[in-house]
Amino acid sequence: MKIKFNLITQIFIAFVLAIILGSIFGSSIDFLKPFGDLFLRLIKFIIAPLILSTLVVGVAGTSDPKQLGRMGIKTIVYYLVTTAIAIIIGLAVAFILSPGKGITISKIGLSVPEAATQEPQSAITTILTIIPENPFMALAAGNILQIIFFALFIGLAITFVGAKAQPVYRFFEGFAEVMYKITNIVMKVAPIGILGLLAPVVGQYGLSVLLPLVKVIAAVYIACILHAAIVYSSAVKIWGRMSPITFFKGISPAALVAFSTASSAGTLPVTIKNTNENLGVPNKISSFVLPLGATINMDGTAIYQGVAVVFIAQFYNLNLSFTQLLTVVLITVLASIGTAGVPGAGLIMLAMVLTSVNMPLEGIALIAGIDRILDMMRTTVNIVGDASAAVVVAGTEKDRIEVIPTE
Ligand code: DAS
Repeated sequence: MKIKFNLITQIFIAFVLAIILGSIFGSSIDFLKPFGDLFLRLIKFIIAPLILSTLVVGVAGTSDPKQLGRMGIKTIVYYLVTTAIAIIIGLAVAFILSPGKGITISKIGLSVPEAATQEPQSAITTILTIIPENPFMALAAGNILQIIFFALFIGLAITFVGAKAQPVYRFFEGFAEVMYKITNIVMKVAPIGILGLLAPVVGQYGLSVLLPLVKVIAAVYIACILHAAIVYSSAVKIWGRMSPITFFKGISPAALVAFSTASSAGTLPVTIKNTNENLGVPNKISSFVLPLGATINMDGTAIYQGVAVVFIAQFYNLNLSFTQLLTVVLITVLASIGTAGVPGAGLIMLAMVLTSVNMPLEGIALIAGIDRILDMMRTTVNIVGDASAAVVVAGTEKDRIEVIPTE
């Protein structure tokens, strides 16, 4: 009897298998790594052409510029509000769990990783650099915000030119279909890719590294689950007119890819596929909301900032005043706009947040050792938050198509 598992089941089996194999074989499971790198390269290779083609079609397909404006405002407001709520939940859970209290830790890996010393972009710089000096360079460099800008203008110009631009519209329409097909083919590799990405990470981080910092991990994971369970469930229920169960089930393949890759940008093709096929969001909304979210919406990362700041303050016995806490909330919301959706981005942002409240940067070294474990969960919440925004915008635009999830 040939058992045919659908993709969600295959990915879930790979996920569980990775944890088991990683725990049993430790770092000798590293031989699986090339499969993970192969999968990561495959999904990165489709990001730029996929966003460009789907967004041009999405924008040109929305003949009503007023609706475009409404969608844009709803998306930005939703992103800013949910990120602010996320950081508050992160701070609250951290104060309750007090992960930094009373631990003496042989500082794990004191050398602060290279990434953490780069200053992230400020929100103003990020907004200015959205305009590409050379759109083809933006495509080549995979600069998502610049590709979004480029696609928005092409889509709008197609609408304004009208009939003469139809051949251009048709080209991008066909191009988008081709990119969807390529994404489907790449997704067939997802199960083995997740195995290759996750098993070596589990193998590397044996319990020995994790135990001293288990309260930090618990605080981030609990706050992330709380945020998703409370904020996203209510948002998709109230404004997306969708049952939270359908929502979380529909976005689960992308969530597992995000957990394994720790990269929102890398997960984007899967987030788009799941949101279109399983959550009934039309392409004209998902092709705008999701690429934007992958770069500027990072609720999971915001939660991590809250927990990390409290942990470091407690570890060094420093008090956090109310003003400092407010500063952390504001800086985190702004910094999340300027932080790219790639592995370790949250650690870079942490440097900015700690500096803003005069906390010792050495604190980063305390948790840099487990950053990958924290990054996996925060990236998962980042992309689930993006998908919830797409459902909310589609619901309030009365554009959401009721679908029975395909798989
Ligand atoms: N890994 C980042 C992302 O892809 C999140 C982070 O580092 O905080 O969203």
